[in-house]
Amino acid sequence: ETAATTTAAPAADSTGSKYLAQPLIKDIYTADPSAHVFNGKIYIYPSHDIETEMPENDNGDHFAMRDYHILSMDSIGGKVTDHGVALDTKDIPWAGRQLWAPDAAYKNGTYYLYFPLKDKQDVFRIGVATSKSPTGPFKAQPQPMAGSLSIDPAVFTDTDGKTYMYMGGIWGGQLQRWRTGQYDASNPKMQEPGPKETALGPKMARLTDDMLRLAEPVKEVQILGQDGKPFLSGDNTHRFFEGGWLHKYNGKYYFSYSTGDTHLLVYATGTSPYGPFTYQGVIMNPVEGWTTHHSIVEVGGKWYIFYHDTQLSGKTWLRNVKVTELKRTPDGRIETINP
Ligand code: FUB
Repeated sequence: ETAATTTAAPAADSTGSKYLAQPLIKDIYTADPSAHVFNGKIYIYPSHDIETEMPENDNGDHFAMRDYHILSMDSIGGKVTDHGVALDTKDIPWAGRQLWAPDAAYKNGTYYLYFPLKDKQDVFRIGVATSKSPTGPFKAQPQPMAGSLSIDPAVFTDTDGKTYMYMGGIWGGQLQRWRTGQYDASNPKMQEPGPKETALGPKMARLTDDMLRLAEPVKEVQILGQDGKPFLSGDNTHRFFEGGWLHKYNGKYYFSYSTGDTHLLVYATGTSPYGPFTYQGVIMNPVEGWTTHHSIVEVGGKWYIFYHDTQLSGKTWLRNVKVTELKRTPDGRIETINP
């Protein structure tokens, strides 16, 4: 752990909710927050956004992040600590460029940080790094996880102890280049399937007991409409784009994701971590900024959504993480948030 800095929480109002939907820290830019409760404390694993000379384009070259800082809080609304650099590209042996949205997990005394990064051939892979502390420093494995691809790993441990990783994102996330099962660099930058073809889905696999490898070949996650049919690629208010997250509530699996170019966070439910998942509705309407990315976590019996927008900078590649309460109807439906 390098220099930790703390930020006081905004004072709560009489409803105790003033801290909600405010940037959690203001001295660095952060995005893509994956939140977890480890040993009763809240840890947030975000991307660390930086200013860049790279052009703004649909491949996301302007998201040129180089390291991770982990944040922690004792409670929602409590003071936020930035634990300094936890992992740097220069310490990852296979690194090319762009450290995008990470996630973390804990098992048997070790913390695991899962991260998307382009390798030296400019192909996104998922790497894993380990630490004895939830805030790092993390030591990266010498190679990316074999069989991993694309971006935005989200790791879910079920009540039976089995752990699964979801991954994928189209356009800059390169999922469209894996349509044959092999990486196809010749696929034009962002070519999705045609609008009447089935949309590309995220990928997933169970992890091995040591949490370092995929235990099986990646499978595509099926996301179905209420009519039981997979979404078409042209249906861009429903089809998967990036930023998947899995949580379990009352025995049901909720897979949520960003629709990308329509800027929604939406969710689908199923009865197995493997899916299929059936579309249910919008979790969050568009935020300020192009990207929208979230995590959902239970803290002290209440559910929260961590997300980002561009309130502090007004620039789509310089984002700030936030948290707000996630509310459900008695039958488990998620109420839409207008951020
Ligand atoms: O932060 C870089 C990328 O932007 C993430 O990987 C995506 O989910 C989007 O938020």
